Amino acid sequence: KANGKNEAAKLAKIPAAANPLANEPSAIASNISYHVQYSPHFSPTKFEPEQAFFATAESVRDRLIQQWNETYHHFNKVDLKQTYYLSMEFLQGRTLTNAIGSLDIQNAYADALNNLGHVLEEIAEQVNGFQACGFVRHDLDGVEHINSNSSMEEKDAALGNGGLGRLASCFLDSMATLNLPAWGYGLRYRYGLFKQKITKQGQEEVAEDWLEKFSPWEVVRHDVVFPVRFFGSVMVNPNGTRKWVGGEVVQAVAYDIPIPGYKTKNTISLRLWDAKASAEDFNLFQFNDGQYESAAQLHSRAQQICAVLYPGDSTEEGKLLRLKQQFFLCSASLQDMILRFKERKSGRQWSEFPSKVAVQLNDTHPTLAIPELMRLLMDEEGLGWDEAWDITTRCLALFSENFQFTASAAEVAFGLCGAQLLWDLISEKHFIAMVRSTRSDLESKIPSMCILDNNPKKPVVRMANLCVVSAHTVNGVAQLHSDILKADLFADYVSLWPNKLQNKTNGITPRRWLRFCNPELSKIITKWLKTDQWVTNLDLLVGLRQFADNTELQAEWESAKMASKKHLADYIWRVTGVTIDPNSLFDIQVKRIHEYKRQLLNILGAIYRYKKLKEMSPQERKKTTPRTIMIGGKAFATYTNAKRIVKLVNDVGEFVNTDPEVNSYLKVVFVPNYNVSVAELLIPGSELSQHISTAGMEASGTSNMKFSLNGCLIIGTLDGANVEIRQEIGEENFFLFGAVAEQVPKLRKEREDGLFKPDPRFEEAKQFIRSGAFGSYDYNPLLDSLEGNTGYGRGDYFLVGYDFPSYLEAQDRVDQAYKDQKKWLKMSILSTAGSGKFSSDRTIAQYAKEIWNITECRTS
Ligand code: T68
Repeated sequence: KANGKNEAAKLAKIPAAANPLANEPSAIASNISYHVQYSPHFSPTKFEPEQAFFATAESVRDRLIQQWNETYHHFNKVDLKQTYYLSMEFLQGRTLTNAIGSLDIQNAYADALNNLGHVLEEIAEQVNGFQACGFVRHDLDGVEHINSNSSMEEKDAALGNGGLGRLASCFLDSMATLNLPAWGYGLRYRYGLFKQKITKQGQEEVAEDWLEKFSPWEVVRHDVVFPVRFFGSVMVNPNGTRKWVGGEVVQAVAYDIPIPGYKTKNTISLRLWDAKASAEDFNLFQFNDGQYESAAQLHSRAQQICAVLYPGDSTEEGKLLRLKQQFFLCSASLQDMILRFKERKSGRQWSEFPSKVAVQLNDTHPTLAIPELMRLLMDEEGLGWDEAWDITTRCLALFSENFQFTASAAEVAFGLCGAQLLWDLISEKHFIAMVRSTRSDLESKIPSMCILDNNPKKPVVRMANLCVVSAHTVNGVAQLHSDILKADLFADYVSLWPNKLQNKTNGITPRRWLRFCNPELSKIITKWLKTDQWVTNLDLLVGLRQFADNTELQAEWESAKMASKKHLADYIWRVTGVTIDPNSLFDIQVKRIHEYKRQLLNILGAIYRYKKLKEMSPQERKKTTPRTIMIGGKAFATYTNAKRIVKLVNDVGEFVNTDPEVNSYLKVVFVPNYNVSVAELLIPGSELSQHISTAGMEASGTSNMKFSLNGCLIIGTLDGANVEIRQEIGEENFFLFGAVAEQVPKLRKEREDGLFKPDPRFEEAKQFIRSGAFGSYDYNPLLDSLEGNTGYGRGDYFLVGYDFPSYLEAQDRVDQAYKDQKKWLKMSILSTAGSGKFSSDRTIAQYAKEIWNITECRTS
């Protein structure tokens, strides 16, 4: 245990190591002690856990930088084609455990820290990880239980919102592990999304200060700076060349975060751009005249760009700021790629560009990369339209979730980039000419396939069309989702470009989501498979199938699960004050709060369960399966119904958990501030998880894969990747319910036409909320969305009422199955055994081969 001041004095006596980057405990200890003394972030006398964490992180970073330099030196020398992955979000989580594990220096670091009076797990994850959510606990009486160590935890790099951002981070991990020449590009948001605080009023958003002290993982590159212009106008020179002038220019400064591959030397980069105004933009005259705010106006405008992820967009200003962010990312990243292309070999032909550069857009948010690459090639590099278009379309690919871009956002884009300019760059006369000359049978489809709609007064870019027309490949992220895209949104394009629309089912990294977050289970898997190769070849998990009935394995499996459940119960108590029983069934639903994800279905089911328990005699209750239902996730700050759902879950929890008749059979807990670190605690301790979206609405889902990989059973609909998970692990190991995607339009229509007869159980649960059982909060608007013509214009658009009876029946099957623990354990083992397909290594290998056309570039 660390004991403070005296330790720092001792550090000075540790002899300097001959090679401070050697991976022996003595060299590591010397390196750590060097950072305590000479990386002066703190007063020099202390060596408490906080200082130990930062010095340890810096010493790990030294090792990463060494590998990083070697990797890029090698990439430059070999000059293979590289992938550039552009995403508005990266949900990295914490780095220390992942980096030490990837470098395979866990034991040496543990020993080194021990010698210095610290414990690796404690400084990496905090005592039992209870600080993960970043908040101290409040008693119901309002008393704060402040933990004196609250500032010393490693903060999550929370530069994301949900699945899309976490997918980007899993992909980086796999790209590094597979030794692929690749870069991630994103923005360095000062405050990320937000920290979720739960109060009596429900969710409160607080700025997420992930850079409060500083991040030991980022390296600023003062030499990598690019100008990005907004607004202004286009000047056409007499010779026909154009120049974009005026407006405001902001500098994009690179901050790099190293991404180590697992047990390989390759370490790649996540390059995050920060926005900065230049010194000339500071008006010294105004400042000396006492006009301090206007003197620094351009600086403050620059700072807005990377202040937060997804600023509210209900105002025109908000929409504009979001577009500025997107353009800023695209422009800076493309300038960087072009410079690298030119620097690697002077005087090369532009026609080589697509054989050196693959750009992958994470959903449509970075769509402005299309016109911006055109502009850079034409106006800055002097290429003609045809050549620029050929290069652009051969470089770009994207995958689609749901096309979120609204027409109004696209109109703002015109203003942002100089109207005429954008219009010219994506000129579609070429597209129309191409369709007419090659496929005259598609003439009647041209109006719906065009990029611009034909309203001459109000030019609108159809972003989805722009993407499909410009990218060489567009893919969905699970088979069902890709099939729906082809049959629906992009149907017209399928016959024109049969191979352009593909499927690449998502995946997750087995390093973070099993090997590091669940070391107990990992050990068991390695023991039974007699190899740890599964960490990089997840298909090997199938070898567990033959032991699914083995009582010895089952006993080990059960005890690992119980240890994780106890750990989780401890965490829940610390952050919520609710005691949960590790012998109850741990049932978890964690994801962004959204009506289509149907947390409301879950909580209505919990209310119904409560009511039935109340009606039972004590003897009958004893025969039921005790449950702990945990729900967590952030509601977007302006999404009112989602915030009502958060409040309802909390109110139901307070009501149920304090009812002595029922609370040993049912607990309902809202897990605050769900983030990557909290997920790393919840998933190992889960037994049942809910993936219950309205069929056809969840593009893939990736937490379903994480839960299944950790031996957690799924209750779910036939939606997104659930379909494939069920195929892989076996139908009998999946609790299926609900309408299927093809039924949904018809069911909505019936609902609209008043033909739907709600189940009395559904009515009973809603009625209980209406009765005011959960306090004075007005839940009527939320309940109305399940009934009348509110919300999306049609009652119960997400079909909670229709699916409610089959959901309850599936839950009954869960309760029965859990009573037979031997059977349950077998199903749990089979879930893990069937999860091999869902490694992001498999997904990334497919992207590399089938879309990017890149190959391994291993640093030896
Ligand atoms: C998620 N999308 C999908 N979007 O919902 C999920 N979008 O099914 C899928 O598994 C995951 O992506 C990875 O492919 C998102 O997370 C957003 O967060 C988002 C945010 C703003 C605007 C649009």
